[in-house]
Amino acid sequence: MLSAADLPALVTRILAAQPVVDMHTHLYPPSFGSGAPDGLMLWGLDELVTYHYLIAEVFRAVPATKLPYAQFWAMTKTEQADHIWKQLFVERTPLSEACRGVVTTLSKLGLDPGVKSLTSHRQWFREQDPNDYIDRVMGLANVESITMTNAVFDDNERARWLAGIAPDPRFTGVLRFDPLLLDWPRAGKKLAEWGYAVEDALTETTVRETKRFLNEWCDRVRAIYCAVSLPPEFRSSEILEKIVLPVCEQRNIPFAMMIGSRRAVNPDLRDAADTGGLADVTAVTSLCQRFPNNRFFVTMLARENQHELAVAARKFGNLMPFGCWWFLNNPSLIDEITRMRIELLGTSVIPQHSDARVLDQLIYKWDHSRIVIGRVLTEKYTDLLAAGWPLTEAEIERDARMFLKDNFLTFLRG
Ligand code: RAT
Ligand code: ZN
Repeated sequence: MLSAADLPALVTRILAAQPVVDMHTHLYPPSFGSGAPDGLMLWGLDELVTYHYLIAEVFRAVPATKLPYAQFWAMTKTEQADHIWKQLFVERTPLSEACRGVVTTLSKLGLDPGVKSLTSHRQWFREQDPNDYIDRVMGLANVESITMTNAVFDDNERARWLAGIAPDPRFTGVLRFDPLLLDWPRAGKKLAEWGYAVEDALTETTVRETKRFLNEWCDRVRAIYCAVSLPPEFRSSEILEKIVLPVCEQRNIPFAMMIGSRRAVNPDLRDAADTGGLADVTAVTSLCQRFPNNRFFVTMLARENQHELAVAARKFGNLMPFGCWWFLNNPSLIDEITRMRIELLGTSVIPQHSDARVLDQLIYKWDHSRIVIGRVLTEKYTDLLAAGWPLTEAEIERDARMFLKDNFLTFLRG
């Protein structure tokens, strides 16, 4: 029988040893291109340091009145990285979560994070082969499978799929189609250009043809689920109810809704331009209620939505809350949200996804999350022991497996 004193080290060890199936990333294998100007596989030092989270932060250190946006965007990626490194890592302490992430990643790769210049590390990265480097990063992060986000309305990505992509066993596909739900005029026009007989109105033909489009692309990317990111105002839509959900039901795959993103509040920041807002959980419960044969992965961006979402999941078995998304992917909030979810939902939740855009980020995102999840679990197990439960190591291993892998895979299968 375990004692409370055993728990911190034991839980840490078990979580570290449990491979992760990362259910939402923006990562790609090298078959999607891995170099400038438009390769989709992002990896290495300059990508790591110019992550859009850090671009937002560098414009706080050096505001656009001092370095105009246009001037920043006109720099090469190397120059941008040097600027960010100097401002956020040399002249200031890298305290933010995104900054600390770079520090953790470099340390775990065996590189000194305390350098004043990135030049020598750049050489190390130049020597890596992208394909082998994926294995190395997945090994260091102990990630067993990476779920992509395959944006079908992205011309660059679409062209690559149409040219043919050989499957990579380390990556799985997810069909992502925000414009279909958020901007039907644009999406419909594209579908028409691509040879689907759609009209502006949601006629029977439009419904049939849009379903054909979704099915063909789900087949092409071997989608394990479909996904969209939605603004705080989102409630539902005809396209969702008449087209998307029926296709997911028929294919027996979940639909993921990431709700609460407000795009381009400061467009000059480009990828870093978005913010979040309070959404309406009753939109989610209404869909879960009215579409019992669909399964929904849901994550929300507002901290204030988290409790209501967890309560909603108590009411609907077809709702799986997942991850601490984007601005919530910070230790204090992961701690609070994970604790609250476990108290309300026990083991039936997916505590985290990485949302990594740059391969190397898997290292820190999972390291930092495992530490916080471990702290929360240690406390919960301590309380359970105190309540009289004869906790075993095998139980902790089973929980770690559910949280980091099996809850996702089981919900996928339905
Ligand atoms: O977390 C992020 O990097 C965001 O920019 C988004 O990609 C968000 O996660 C999304 O999937 O829309
Ligand atoms: Zn994302």
